[in-house]
Parts: sequence; C-alpha cells; structure tokens
Amino acid sequence: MTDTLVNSTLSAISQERRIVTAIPGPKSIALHQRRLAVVPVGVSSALPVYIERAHGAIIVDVDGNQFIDLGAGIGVTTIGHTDEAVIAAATNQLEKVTHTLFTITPYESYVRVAELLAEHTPGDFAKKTVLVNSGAEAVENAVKIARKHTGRYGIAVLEHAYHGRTNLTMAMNFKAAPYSTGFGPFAGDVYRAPNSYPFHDGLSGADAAERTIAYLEKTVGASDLACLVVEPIQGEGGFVVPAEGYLPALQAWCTANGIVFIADEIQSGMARTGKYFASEHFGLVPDLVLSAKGIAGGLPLAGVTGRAEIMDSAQPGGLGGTFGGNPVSAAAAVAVFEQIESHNLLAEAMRIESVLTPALLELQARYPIIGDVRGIGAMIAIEFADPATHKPNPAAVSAIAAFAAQHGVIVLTAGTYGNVIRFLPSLAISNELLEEALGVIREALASL
Ligand code: PLZ
Repeated sequence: MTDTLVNSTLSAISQERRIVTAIPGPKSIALHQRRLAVVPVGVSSALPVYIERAHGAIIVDVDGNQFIDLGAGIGVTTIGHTDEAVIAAATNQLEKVTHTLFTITPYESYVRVAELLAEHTPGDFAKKTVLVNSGAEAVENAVKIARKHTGRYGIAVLEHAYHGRTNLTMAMNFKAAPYSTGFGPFAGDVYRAPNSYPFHDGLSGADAAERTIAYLEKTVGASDLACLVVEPIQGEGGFVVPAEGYLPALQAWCTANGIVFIADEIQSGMARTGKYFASEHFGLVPDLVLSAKGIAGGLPLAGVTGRAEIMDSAQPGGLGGTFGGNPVSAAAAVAVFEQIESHNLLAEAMRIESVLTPALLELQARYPIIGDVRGIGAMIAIEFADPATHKPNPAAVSAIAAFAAQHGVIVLTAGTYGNVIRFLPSLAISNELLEEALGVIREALASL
C-alpha cells in the first residue's frame, strides 16, 4: 500500500521546468498572507513560493509550477528530492520505532551511521561519532569536545565563515547582518583570522597561511587555542576555495601546537564535491569532521566524527540531546551512503562540474561583471564584482536570482556581500536540466 502511494506520487513529477501561473501564483500568495499573520518576520523566505512536492531536481509549488532546483535546500537533498531508497528506509523505520533516545535505549542505525562516517571521513585511524540534529549543534559539540580534550578555551575561525545560528555559532560567523545583529551578548573567546581568498587577496597558499597563523599567534597565542574551525570550501561565504597549500599549512601548524583541527563539512561534505568530504581535495586529515545537510537526504541529522581519543575526552553523559541520531533520520542516512555507492554519485558531482564550469567560464568571457568562477563538483559559484576594483556587485546577483525564479529556476545567492550566485544542485540533476537552467541564467545576464 505504502509503496504504491509513494511510487504514484513520484512518477507524477516529470523532470521538467513548467511555469503555469505568475510567480508567485495565487495559491502561494494566499498562503503567504496566512503565514504573515503567524510566522515572525525574522524567518524570511528567499522566494514566497509554497512547495507541495518534489522529486529529483524538480520542485512543484501549490499552483502547479515546476522549478529546476539548483539549491537543493542549501545542499541538503544532495542525492535528489524524495529519493526512493531514502523514502523506503525512512518509511520502514517509521513503522518500527520512531524514538527511544539513544542515551536511554540505543538502536543499530545510529551505530551504523557512525561506522559509515568512520569509514568515509579522511584518515585511517580509530574514529567515533556523536549524532545531533543540526549543523550548528555539530559545531557546538565539536567545540565542547576540543575544549575538554585540550583543556584550552580559544576558538579560531576564519573570515567569511558561517557556522550557524546558536549563540556560540553566531559568534563564530563572519557576517553580523542578518545573523547576529541585536542578538548579543555573544559567547567569548572566538578569534577570527584572515582567510585565503585568491580572487581578492592574490596571495599564495603559503603566504595566506603565514598571515593567518601570524594573526592568531599575536591575538591569542597557539597555547590558548583549543581548536581551529575551517570550512574547506566556504559555503555561505561564497564557495571560497582557498589557494593551494593554505589549508595543509594551517593543519600542520595546528598539529604542531596541539590545536584540534576541525573541518566544518556541513555544506561541502557528503559527496557534494565529488569526494565524500572536500577535505580530501586538499590533502587534509582533520581531527574532527562535521557533517549535516546532505547526510540524511532531507531528514534532520548531523554528526561530529573524529579521532577516538579526542572524541572520548568528553565524560559519559557529557554529550547527547533528546532527538540526536533519531532512528528515522539515521535509517535515511544509511540509505544515503548506500545510494552514493550504488549510483556512483561521486562521479555525478564531477559530471555536474564538467557541465557548469565551462559554461560559466564562457559567460565570464562575455560578461566582465563575472569576476570569478570557482568551486569543485556540484559546489560551483560565480562572483559578481567591478572588473577594475573587484568591488562587490550584489545588484546583479539579486536581479539574476529574481529573473531565474520568474523563469522556473531556483538559484541561491551567497557571499559576505551577497554578490555570489552558487550552484548547489542535487547530484540527480540531468545534463539536459542543467543546460536548460544555464540557458535561463544566460537570458538573465542578457537582460541586465
Ligand atoms: N556550517 C558550513 O553551511 C548551514 C544556513 C541556512 P544548520 N548553512 C545554511 C540559514 O540561513 O540558516 C551551515 C553551514 C556550515 C554550519 C551550518 C549550520 O547548519 O543545520 O543550519 O544549523
């Protein structure tokens, strides 16, 4: 019964773009009115189009419009919306048990996810995992563990970083507005160092690392740092890919100074860049790796995975939370790992790069306001800037995102200055849909 229902719903969604009303359509407008009365303005939506169903790379709104989804809910439905294996695993689990609380009475799927993360995160050593609900919670737990392990307090982060919306993670973000404006006081002992941003600083990886390290040595001192938290490719910051050698130099400095090196792979991990974790592209073997977003195919789950001796420094009862590693989310995550393997999804990420990057470079050659094309796999971005000064051009980005939405393509913006368009499609997207979406971006650029 369940199978038939699920399959008939999915097969009803053709993998095509189709706009049948004005955007937003009448039903979305009506829902938006209801929402404005009961949902605070602090929770905003990039596009007030209300979604009813989704499959693969297509989302369908309440008015029957079909959008090509180049955002995947900010990199969450990496293996595709309503992936059949994820639905089957979650449905099966729903019928068995939905909650016990792992710290009261445990279950296998939590253990299996921990085994899979131990296997697929970089580094050939004993690893352990704690599962939590959200990316921010993973960051919080990683910091707790690093502090307990080192007996130190300092947290180092990089410019343009994004780590979440809790009190500690707000303090770790680079950008104040809109994330933290007015929400202080914030957690202390966070030290924000310059990063490597080749388009803007022009520095080699070695020089950028020297600058970062010198800054941290001066402003806090290595011996007071518990951890350095880096996104190997920065997500909200605009898919900033650091210069070659930058991250390994930071890791070497951390290792030499007893600082826990934490890779926040919440956006860049789980097959997004053609490796399980983007750290692998840079030869990094982080002490702790954070996953979330894509790990459970759309269900809420996150994890901190790391060296067993570091993870075990937290005392029994020191880690946990009511919903962490929920059985349904954990079952979905096991299915995600199986799908990555059985559908060779790492190669799909590279296929997507091979379509996006050349097309975007061609656009850059025609439109000098595209200052930079960067990224790896299915994590590609273009930065809009003044050709002479590299001053950010957020107006072009807003105009393109709005044009794309009107024409049935969801694109996400990013960047500290809102001047980056990021392409974060599901790995299930076909070349045809990608080409079609690129066609809309071309029209959008021509219309500027
Ligand atoms: N670390 C690298 O990308 C979440 C934010 C969406 P949570 N990024 C999307 C929004 O506006 O709230 C993110 C990330 C990196 C941490 C997080 C936080 O993950 O699951 O949103 O808490």
